[in-house]
Amino acid sequence: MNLAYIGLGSNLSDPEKQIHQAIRQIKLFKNSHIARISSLYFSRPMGPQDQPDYMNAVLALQTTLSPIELLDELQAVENNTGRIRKADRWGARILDLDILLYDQLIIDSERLTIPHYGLKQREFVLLPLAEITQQLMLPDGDNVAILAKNIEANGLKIHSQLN
Ligand code: ROI
Repeated sequence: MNLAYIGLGSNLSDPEKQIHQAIRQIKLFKNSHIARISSLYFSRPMGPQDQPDYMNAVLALQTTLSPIELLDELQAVENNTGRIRKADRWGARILDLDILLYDQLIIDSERLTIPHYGLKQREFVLLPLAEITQQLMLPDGDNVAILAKNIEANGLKIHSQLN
């Protein structure tokens, strides 16, 4: 079994509902089991400010799917929920599912960058990740709990519990 961490984000079409629906679909992935789910967080948009606020969460998935197989499954969920993949990578989105980490792998390919390139700069990733892990280290040796402790919260707050 491998352990992957997945970031979930939405700021359109009832974000709370989108995140719940995504989790319901991830629960159905073959050869996989959701080990932990963070709280659901309310977060301010990073990037252009003329877009709605976000809901974000992080989950830990035990899986034997390879990174690319997992990416395919996550993109299928994004597409099921009506995500339109746009050139505008900083714009509003119905549902965004990112592989944040996959064990201690480092992958830099056309389709996949793991660890996720924005991980260390994003409070809406680091704080939920720290919530569900104890002593998680990134492949470069950085400690997630310490990164989370030192990042500006930027209004991030727990909205509700997920499961
Ligand atoms: N901002 C927040 N708060 N949450 C996100 O999930 C998110 N996703 C994005 C950009 C546009 C960078 N901003 C975000 O892709």
